[in-house]
Amino acid sequence: MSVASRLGLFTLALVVVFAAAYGVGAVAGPTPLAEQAHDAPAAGGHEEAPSAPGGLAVAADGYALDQIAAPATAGEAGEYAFQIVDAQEQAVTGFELSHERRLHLIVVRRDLTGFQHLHPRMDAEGTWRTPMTLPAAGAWRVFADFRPDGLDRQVILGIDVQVGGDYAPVPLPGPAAMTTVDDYSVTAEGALTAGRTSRLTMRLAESGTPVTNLQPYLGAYGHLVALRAGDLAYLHVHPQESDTAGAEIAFDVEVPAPGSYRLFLDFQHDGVVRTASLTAVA
Ligand SMILES: [Cu+2]
Repeated sequence: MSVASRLGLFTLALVVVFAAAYGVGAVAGPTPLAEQAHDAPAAGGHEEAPSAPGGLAVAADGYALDQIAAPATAGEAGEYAFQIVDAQEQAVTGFELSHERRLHLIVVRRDLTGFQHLHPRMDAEGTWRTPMTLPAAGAWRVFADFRPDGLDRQVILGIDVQVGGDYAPVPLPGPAAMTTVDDYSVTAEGALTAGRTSRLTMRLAESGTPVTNLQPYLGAYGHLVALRAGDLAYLHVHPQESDTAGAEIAFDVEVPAPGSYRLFLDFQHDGVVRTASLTAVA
């Protein structure tokens, strides 16, 4: 739903609530009227709930992802090229730095396998390009995560890329507090709670020995992407400053609703960036 139509519905809901409150007040006196009119927006979660997830639309907030080229053959080295265009269909060229980059490109197959985190380069005309290989057939989701100059928030647009061939979807792994990548184990502490911001703390060990010298990656000790299973909604995640530098990574994750979420953690150790993934349920 667009912001405009969402606001429209919200206004409509308020009108209905005020009308209903007036009717009640006429019978029961002024107190219920005031309470109902005041409580209605909060009961709908308008003020306390996290902001809506991004990535569900190819156009949002006055910007659109205009895809120019995408890999079409599984396993073949290709290129992904696109522009971010404004409401006048002009390519946007001014972007703010966010996590040390002007644009983050996240790629994952719709069964939440094959995660990639890429940083395309933009030319003077506003065309972004990056080498890309999609290793297997299926529908892949590409997310562009960016902040145009002058905007006070990130915009996340999503688009599908179809790769032909035999598609063998992988079932979502069950929820787990621990996962591994190469010789590393990653343990997540904290629970996702629907309707609010949840703190998650990740601790790493290499071959059983706790890692205490993580290296900064994209301006933090880790970069977390959280996608909702079912629709691949892209959640807002904020890395937290850590008191124990390089030993753990904490994030605040805005969880809009109950469901299963796939978490992808990029971290850097000994000069290598790795991605660990696990499923969490809110
Ligand atoms: Cu990035």
